[in-house]
Amino acid sequence: MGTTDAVVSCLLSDTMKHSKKLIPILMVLALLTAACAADGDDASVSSTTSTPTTEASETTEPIPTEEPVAPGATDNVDVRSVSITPELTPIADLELADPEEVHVTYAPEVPPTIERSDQRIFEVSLEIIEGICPLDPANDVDTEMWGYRIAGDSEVSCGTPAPVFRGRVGDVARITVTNLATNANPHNIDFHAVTGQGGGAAALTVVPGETATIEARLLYPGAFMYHCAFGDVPKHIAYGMYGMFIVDPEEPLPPVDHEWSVMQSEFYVTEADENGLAVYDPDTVLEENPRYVTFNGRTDALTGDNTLKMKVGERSRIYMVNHGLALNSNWHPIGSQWDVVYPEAATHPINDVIRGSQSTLVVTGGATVTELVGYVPSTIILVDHALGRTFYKGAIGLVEIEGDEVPELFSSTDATAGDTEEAPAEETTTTETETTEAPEEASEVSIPEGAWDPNADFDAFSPIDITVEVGTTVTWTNNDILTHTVTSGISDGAIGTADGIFDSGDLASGESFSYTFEEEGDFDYYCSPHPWMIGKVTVTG
Ligand SMILES: [Cu+2]
Repeated sequence: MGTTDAVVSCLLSDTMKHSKKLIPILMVLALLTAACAADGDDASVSSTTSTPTTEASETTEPIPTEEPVAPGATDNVDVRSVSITPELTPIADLELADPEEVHVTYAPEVPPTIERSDQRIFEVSLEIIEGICPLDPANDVDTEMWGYRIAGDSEVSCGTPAPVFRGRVGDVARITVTNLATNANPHNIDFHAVTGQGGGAAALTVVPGETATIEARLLYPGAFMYHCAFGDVPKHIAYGMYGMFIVDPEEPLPPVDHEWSVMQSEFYVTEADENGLAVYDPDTVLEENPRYVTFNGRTDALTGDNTLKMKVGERSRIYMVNHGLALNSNWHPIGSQWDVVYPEAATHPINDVIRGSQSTLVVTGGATVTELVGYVPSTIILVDHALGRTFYKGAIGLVEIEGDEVPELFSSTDATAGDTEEAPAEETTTTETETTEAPEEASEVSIPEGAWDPNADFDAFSPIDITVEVGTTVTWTNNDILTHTVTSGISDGAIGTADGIFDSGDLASGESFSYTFEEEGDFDYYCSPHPWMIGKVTVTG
């Protein structure tokens, strides 16, 4: 190995094979050669138990040497100079965590808060899996994904996103990774929560059929990314090799009604072929132009049946990691605010939180913790407010808040076209249970579930074009989860221009709107909040 190879091996993984394009960047890292040389050669790809991080120091004396800061005791303390790592119990004195304690789940679930007050050793085992997985189910698009599952969980065939870990600061995590023999590639894991060579990547590098283990002390609370850091690292992350590690502070965060995990990431793939398979496209990695941006690894992970649910009056906490590769996230709840933000997911109590934020920045390789209060019944839309990523690339999540209306906070009246006169007699907004005057003549148009999705491959009004005779009453029913309108006029797909002939106003899920056509002609219409939803009624004599 050359000098730069040795440095990279030391920094990330002793078996990584990098591309020549990386070399100029890595020259900078050569400065670190000396620091790495001391311990860079003894990592092994065979089954390995790494050196616990505390043994890297010359002593097993607890660190830090400075007085730890008690939660809330930060007045008159220079926060820039005190240690915020916990006083560590020596490993020899640590007990194993109770086997009932849960340390790993799948997103959007998170393991329960670690409530105990002592440090423990806990164990988590993962398996690496490779295979074809759904990416954009609404359009029948699949791609090859690599990822991780809880060891032995053979029902899970797609490992993106990887499981959500949870421990308590000061704990020792004993993490075992097995690369299934049926896989084709070497892999490993770099845990951002781990203090040690490459976040554990060197020691955890495994070729198919191998298993390796590390023990690592959790020094800082927060929510941390973990990801494969083998070889062409961007490629392994882009294939879906990422997960989240929540480390609870010594004093747990205040209890909430729900905790969820959301992971933003990018898929750099070609357009799907005729079989619906999109394949990795490294050119778009260099251009930083992903075809898909997703929450939890696919376009529908937090919509439809996967919509998150809470009630009016409840509080939810979302641990959010942005895995990138390239795009910083502008994390925003449409229809609400972040009541609490723990910036950068740095949940140590010495840090200040932000209260009442509309959007918070989440850098790639970083995270945040945000809290949402259920004030009024509504569907909150979780987005990256660089909204092209939501509307055209898949980054969307829904939080349905159920409960009674709270008019002190929000109320509305139906929109009327043109001026404030009452709606024409033949125009009525009804609930689904009511029927129209002349059902034998009525034509039915459905707004199907998922109609809000500009990428959906079905018509947002179904049927999209109808022909009826003069005098026919047409009824539109909203079967989608979001509110839509039936607004007459022309839309170019981005901007609609109402002509005032008919307008349903807001049609909540389950509501219907009817209009009787008394004149011949072509009547275009669209949905006002979603102007890519376009339909047409042709009325004949
Ligand atoms: Cu990998």
